[in-house]
Amino acid sequence: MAADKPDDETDASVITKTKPKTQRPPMYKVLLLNDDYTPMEFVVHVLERFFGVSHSQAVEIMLTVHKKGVAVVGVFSYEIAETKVAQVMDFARRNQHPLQCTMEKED
Ligand code: TYC
Repeated sequence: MAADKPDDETDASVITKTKPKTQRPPMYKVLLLNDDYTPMEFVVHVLERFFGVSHSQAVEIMLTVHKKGVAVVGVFSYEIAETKVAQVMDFARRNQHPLQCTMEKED
């Protein structure tokens, strides 16, 4: 018996912990897609310029996309992801490369 405890501490409904539902904004993955025409050096430059990665990280990501077809280059809030995609697509178009960049909501 828990005669020494007040009712509200022995009641199961009080003891049961409810998971706190912290509201976080959804995050978006920015994906880079492979194609047969965009030069590797251009993709490396894009990664350095718009995603702030080092040259060796950029080469690594570019090669992952080249071999696997797609890679996540970063995870951002909706607005930042949208801006990155627009910057990459605009820069690729202005340089007449078919490079594709998209975003996808994180699960
Ligand atoms: N496949 C391209 C080539 O062989 C290189 C490339 C890599 C293109 C990554 C796009 O997102 C890309 N020149």
